[in-house]
Amino acid sequence: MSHKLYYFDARGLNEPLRMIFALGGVEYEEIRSPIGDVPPLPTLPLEVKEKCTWGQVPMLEVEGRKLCQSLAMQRYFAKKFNLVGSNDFEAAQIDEYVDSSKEVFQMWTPACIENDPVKKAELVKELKDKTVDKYLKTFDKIINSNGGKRLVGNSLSWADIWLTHVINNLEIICGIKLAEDFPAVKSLCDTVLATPQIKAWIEKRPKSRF
Ligand SMILES: N[C@@H](CCC(=O)N[C@@H](CS)C(=O)NCC(=O)O)C(=O)O
Repeated sequence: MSHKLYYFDARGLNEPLRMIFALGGVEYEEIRSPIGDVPPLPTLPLEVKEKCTWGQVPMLEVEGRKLCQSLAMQRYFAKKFNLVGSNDFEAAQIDEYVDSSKEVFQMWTPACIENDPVKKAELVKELKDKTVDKYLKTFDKIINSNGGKRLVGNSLSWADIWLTHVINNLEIICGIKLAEDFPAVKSLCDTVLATPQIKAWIEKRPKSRF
């Protein structure tokens, strides 16, 4: 297999790439480093860290060449599989919504890794207050003003995939349904999760904590 994908045994920042690979029918070998006891955030085995250009995963090796940084990797394949809109402006809007989704993902890390149930509940409340108005309401508005189905244009983009991953991942890890009060976001996520190749990937993907 010519594609070797290095990450933790986790969905994390890398799951959108796996979904894009599913859509494009890309075959790849996965090297999943164990996450161990979290918190603290996991560290990579030295032999993996030393291979990675920036000392971090995800990293992809393709025929001896390396590509790192989750969004650069995903954008490269999103372009190949027509998930970047139909012109440069749409591609830029898609980048904007990917960045905003990644911001939400990163804001929630403290709640995701907290094991103490009382502290976790406090963090969930605090993060809901910070996320719902600023991001969920805005995403809902953007989808509605674009016809109610997609973030940009009228076909699936990697921004739709990112937003869906963030909402779905928080439901798996923290048991919260962030899209519940946002019908357009909820409907977009349901559509992405029902996309046959993505649905099939989710059904067969390894079960992991994060
Ligand atoms: N900006 C990078 C961040 C990568 C990153 O934070 N990777 C974490 C896992 S999600 C990592 O490799 N942690 C282990 C370490 O730093 O040793 C990206 O988006 O790819």
